[in-house]
Amino acid sequence: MESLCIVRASPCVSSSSSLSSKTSSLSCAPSCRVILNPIKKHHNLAAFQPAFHLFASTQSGPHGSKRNHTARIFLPHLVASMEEVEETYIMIKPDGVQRGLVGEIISRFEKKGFKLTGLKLFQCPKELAEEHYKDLQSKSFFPKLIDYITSGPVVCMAWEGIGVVASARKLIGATNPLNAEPGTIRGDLAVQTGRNVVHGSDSPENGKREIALWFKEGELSSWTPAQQPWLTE
Ligand code: IDP
Ligand code: MG
Repeated sequence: MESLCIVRASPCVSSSSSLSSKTSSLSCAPSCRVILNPIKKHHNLAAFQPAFHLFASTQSGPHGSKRNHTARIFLPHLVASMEEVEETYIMIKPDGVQRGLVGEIISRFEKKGFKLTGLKLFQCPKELAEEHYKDLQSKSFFPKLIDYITSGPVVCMAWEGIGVVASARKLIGATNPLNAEPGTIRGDLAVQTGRNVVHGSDSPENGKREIALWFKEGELSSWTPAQQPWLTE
């Protein structure tokens, strides 16, 4: 009997040949067999594969014999994984740079497992600071905020990952460092709202907007970290 198995890859993987071979198979039960189209060595990296990886072909016969036809099956959970990959703009503010916290702050995002796609030390011009914080233009602290952000170099970063926008905000902590939980960057490393060491985008849309604002074409890298198979299934 022919049956269909839509699986998340890891629990029931058995491969009739090595991952680097042309075809890898997933078997869940004797009567149920899914053949994944091979892409590259790490075929389970759903979020980073070309679209045709979202389909599996079934093949089954009485004794595992192959039939001439293969059915193409859509794997919706792989689409969900792709949709969750976001980008966020993280910036170490001038106080973070002056206080020697650059390595400490970068390492928190690295250790969490996000992917760094852009990084530079940069002296921010006033116009850019005003554009970045344009939503706060009417606030009384706006002029002081612009002076603060332009008072010395900042470290501009683009990070990518599943749910990275909200997760980065959690890692950063509340705007007022005295309200930020211990364990967060602001909770551990800062005491005042006006010197809260780091910025993080507040929505996926703003993540894209801010990355486009702070980085020029050619300054971002698209790459696949070697640790990816150990971070996402
Ligand atoms: P966020 O950085 O946590 O997203 P926002 O409300 O977007 O917080 O404010 C942007 C930045 O403006 C803050 O990180 C902080 O540097 C500054 N800021 C916000 N509120 C105040 C304030 O009441 N006094 C001084 N600076 C402020
Ligand atoms: Mg904000």
